[in-house]
Amino acid sequence: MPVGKTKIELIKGDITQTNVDAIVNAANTTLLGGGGVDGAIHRAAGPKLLEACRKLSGCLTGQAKITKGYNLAARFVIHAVGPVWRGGNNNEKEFLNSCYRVSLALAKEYNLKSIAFPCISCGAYRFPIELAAACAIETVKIFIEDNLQALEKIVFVVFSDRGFEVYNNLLKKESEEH
Ligand code: AR6
Repeated sequence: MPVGKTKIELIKGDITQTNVDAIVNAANTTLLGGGGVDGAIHRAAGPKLLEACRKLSGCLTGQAKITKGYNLAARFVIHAVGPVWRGGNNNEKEFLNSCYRVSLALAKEYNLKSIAFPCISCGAYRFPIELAAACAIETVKIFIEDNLQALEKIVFVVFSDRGFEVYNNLLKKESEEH
């Protein structure tokens, strides 16, 4: 789905294999690695990524910090810290929106042309995928409309058939409305 000159793509697969300027990591506040997509990114990037992360002194929920990508095809990793889902009345949506907004702002600041996002908070942090996908797509759309020249390609990388279906339906609905 194109918005302005920015293309939005949906891929089912492993984000570490995505060929973009930056991949976003679903990290935790320590930025010192973990399971899920975080573990996969650290394994694929190699030990220098952890060394770089140690120098960042952690990161607040809803914020993001950038490092190089080391052994990854992506030149950069943007480490975003999503919220843990606690029922929905603890500003979970705002924190998740903020992850996308801050990551996109970092990509713009570093003059990057393409970025790939996993489903931040949808694994260990238990954020419902339908709500998370709606947050992700809405925040990305607002960013693109406000920054028409910034990015050429934004990729959502989902890991499951279910995730793919949810994003695909929402993106289809979006493009039908425009
Ligand atoms: N490529 C793309 N998506 C993936 C991959 C991959 N290689 N591996 C998993 N996913 P999670 P969270 C999907 O748990 O919920 C970590 O331990 C997965 O199916 O990785 O934000 C961190 O250190 C799910 O849809 O992240 C934190 O402590 C999505 O990525 C905590 O988990 C996110 O699942 C963060 O939890």
